[in-house]
Amino acid sequence: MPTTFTSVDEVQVTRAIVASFTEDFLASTELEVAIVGAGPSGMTAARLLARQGRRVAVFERNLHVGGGMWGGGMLLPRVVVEEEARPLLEEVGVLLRPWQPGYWVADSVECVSKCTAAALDAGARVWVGMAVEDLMIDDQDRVRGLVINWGAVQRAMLHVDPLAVAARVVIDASGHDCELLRTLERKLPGVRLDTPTGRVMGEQPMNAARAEARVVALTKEVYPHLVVAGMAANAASGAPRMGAIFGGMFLSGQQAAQVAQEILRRDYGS
Ligand code: 48H
Repeated sequence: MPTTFTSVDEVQVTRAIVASFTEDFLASTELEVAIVGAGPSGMTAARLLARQGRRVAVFERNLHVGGGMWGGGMLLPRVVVEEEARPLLEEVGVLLRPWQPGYWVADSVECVSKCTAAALDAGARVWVGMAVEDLMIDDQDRVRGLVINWGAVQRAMLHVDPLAVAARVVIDASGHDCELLRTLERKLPGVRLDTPTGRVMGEQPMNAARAEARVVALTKEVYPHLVVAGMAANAASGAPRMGAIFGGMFLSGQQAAQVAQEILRRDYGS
C-alpha cells in the first residue's frame, strides 16, 4: 500500500519556502551583530551573543556550516582542543576524549553539529549560501553593515548587484584570507587598521604554540565597529598559523563576542 499524504501541492511548497524565508530574512536586515563565516570562531561568537539576547546572524558563503572543522587534520575528522577551550565545547554537549594531559579530542561531525545547534537554539540566525562581498561604511568612517550576494552568483561570476544588511558591529570570522579586511584595504587604499603595520600583514608559517597564544589577544576591533576573529585575526596581524588545533578558535569566538558587547555598550549604550 502506498503511503497517502493529506497535502502535497507544489505551489504550497513554493509559497511556504518564499514566505517563511522572507519573514525570517527581513528580521536579519537590521542586526546588532553580523558575523561573516560559520567556522568555529564565528559560530562560537554567534552562540554567546545570542545567549545574551543580541540580535545576531551569521552569513556563510558555503551551503554548509563548520568552516575548517569538518576536515579536522588532513581530512581526518577530529577536532583537537587544549584544556582551556574544553568548557566551550562541553557546554554544548560535545563529548571530549582525553589524549595526553591538556589535549582533548572531539569528533568533527559532532562538534560542528552541536556548536551549530547550540547557536540556533540560543537564537542566532545562520544564513548559508550567502557571501559577503563588501562592507557598508557610515559618514564617520565606521562599519555599518554588510553587502551580500549569493555564493552561487559569486562562483558563477555573474554580474548581479548585491543587497545590504545593517549591523552595529561586524565580526570578520572569514578564516585564513580575512576577506573583509582585505576588501576594506582594496576599497579604501589609505585605510589604517589596528594591526602592527596598520595593514593586513598575512599569516606566518606554522608555530602552533605561538599562534594559539596570540589569537585571543589579536581578536579585537581593528577598524571602527569591525572586529576580527579566529584565523583572520592572526592573518591580519602577521601571526603564525597553528595547524589542526582548534582551542584558540573557540576562545577567539568568545573574545569576539565580548569585544562586540563592549562596542555596543560604548557606542549605542545598550
Ligand atoms: C561569507 C565567508 C566569506 C565571505 C569566508 O576557516 P574557518 O573555519 O574560520 P575560523 O577562523 O573560525 O577557523 C579557522 C580553522 O578552521 C582553521 O582553518 C585553522 C585552525 N587553521 C590552522 C591552519 O594552520 O591551517 O571558517 C571561515 C568560514 C568558511 O566557512 C568560509 O566559507 C566563510 O568563513 N567565508 N562567508 N562571505 N566573504 N569568506
